[in-house]
Amino acid sequence: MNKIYNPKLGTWSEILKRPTQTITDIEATVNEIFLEIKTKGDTAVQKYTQLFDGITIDKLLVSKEEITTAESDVSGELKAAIHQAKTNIEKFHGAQKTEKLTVKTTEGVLCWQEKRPIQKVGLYIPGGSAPLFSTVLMLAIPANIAGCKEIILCTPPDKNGKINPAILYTANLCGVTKIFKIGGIQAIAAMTFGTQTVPSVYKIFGPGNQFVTVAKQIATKHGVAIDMPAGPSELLVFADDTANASFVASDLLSQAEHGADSQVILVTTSEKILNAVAIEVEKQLEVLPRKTIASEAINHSKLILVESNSEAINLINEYAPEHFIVVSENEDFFLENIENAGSVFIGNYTPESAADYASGTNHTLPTNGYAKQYSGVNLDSFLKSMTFQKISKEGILNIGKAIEIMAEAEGLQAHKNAVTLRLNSLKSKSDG
Ligand code: HSO
Ligand code: ZN
Repeated sequence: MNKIYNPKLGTWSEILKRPTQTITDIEATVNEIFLEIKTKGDTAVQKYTQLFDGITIDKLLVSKEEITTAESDVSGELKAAIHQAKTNIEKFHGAQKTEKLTVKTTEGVLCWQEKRPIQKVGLYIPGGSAPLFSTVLMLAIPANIAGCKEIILCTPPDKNGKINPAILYTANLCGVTKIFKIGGIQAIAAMTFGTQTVPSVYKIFGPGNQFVTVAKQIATKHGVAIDMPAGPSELLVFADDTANASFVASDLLSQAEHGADSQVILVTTSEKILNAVAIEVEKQLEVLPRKTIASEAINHSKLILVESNSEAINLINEYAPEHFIVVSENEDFFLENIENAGSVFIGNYTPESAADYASGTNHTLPTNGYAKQYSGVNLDSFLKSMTFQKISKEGILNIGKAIEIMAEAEGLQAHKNAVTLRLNSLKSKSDG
C-alpha cells in the first residue's frame, strides 16, 4: 500500500483518483449486440452466450426441476444463514414503507402522493469467480416488498450451462418470477427489448463488469431506467488510536478481494495506526485464497496520514466512498459531518462485511464518487411516487383566477379556457 503523509490540499484529487474506465471502445460493441438482439431475439442471445460464455443454451429459462435440484445442493447451514440475512433485510426494507401523504393546499383543493411499484423489474447477477447470491437478496427482497409484479433475473451460465445453486435457491426463495441463463451485454439487451422468452422490463438493477455497466447505460437510451452507474467496490476507513489495526486491515482486504480494480483507503490521524495497519494487511494477505486479486487492489490503494479530524472529513467528503468505516473517539464529529458516502459503518465491531450479507441494509451502493448525488438501492428504488388531486367547486373558485392570469401570461389560451369555462359555469349557476 502506498503511504502518504500530510498531503497538501492541491494534491487530493490526484491521490483520490479512481482507476480509470474506458467506455468509448465498449460502446460500439454494445450497440451492435443491442441491435441484433432487438431484431432477432433469442437466437441472437444464444449466439452471444456461445461466443462469450462458451456454451450453447437451448432453454434460456431455468426450469422448475433445476430449482428443485439447486435446493438440495445448498447445505442446511447455508440455507439457515440466508434465512437469517433475509429476515434482517426484510425488516429494514419493510420499515421503509411510507404512508399516503395528503395535503389540503387551499380550501377545496386536495392533493396527495402515493407510491406504486414499478411493475416489471430486471435483476442482473454476475457470475464469475464469486457467485454473489447475496446480491439476489439485496435486490429481490425490496422488489417483493414494493410489490413489483414481474421480477426477472438474468445471470450467466457456467461452462456446463449451469447456474450456481445458491443463486437459484435464493432467487426462488425471494420471489423472483423467472430466472434466465443469460449474462453480460446480451442479458441487458434482452431485458431492454424483450425476446421470445425474456420479457422486457422497465428498470434494470444490479452490478456487473465494464460491459454490463456500459450496456446498462445504453439501456437508458432505449427508455429503460437503471439503479445507478455501478463501478468497482470501494472502502474508505477512518481510524484513530482507538481502532484495532488488525480489524481495520481485515476490512480493507475484504473489499480488496472483490477485484483487482477495487479501491481501499485508510485515512488516519495516527502514524502508529498507519504503520500497524500496513503490517497487518501484508500478514493477512499472505493466507488469503484470493491473494492475487487482493494484492493487485492493495498495490494501488493508499494509507493517508492527515493532521486533524477536520482535514480527514474534508478529504472523505471529497472522495465520496461507497463504504465508509469510522473508528474514532470522536465518532460523533464524523457522523455529523459526513456528507458523501454510500453507507457508513461505526466502531470496531461493525465490519463492512456485515452489510454485504446480513445486517439488513442494502449492499448495492453508489461507487466512483456517485455517493455525491446517488442513493444506494432501497425500497423507493422499486417504487414510483404518483400525485393525485381532487378540486371541488369551491376549490376552483379559490385558485381559478391565479391559473387564468398565469396561463394568459404564458400565452397559453387553451390552458386559461379550461378554467374559464368552469368558472363561468359556476357563475351562471349562481346567477340563475
Ligand atoms: N461489497 C460488495 C457486495 C458484496 N460483498 C457481495 C460480498 N458479497 C459491494 O458493495
Ligand atoms: Zn463485499
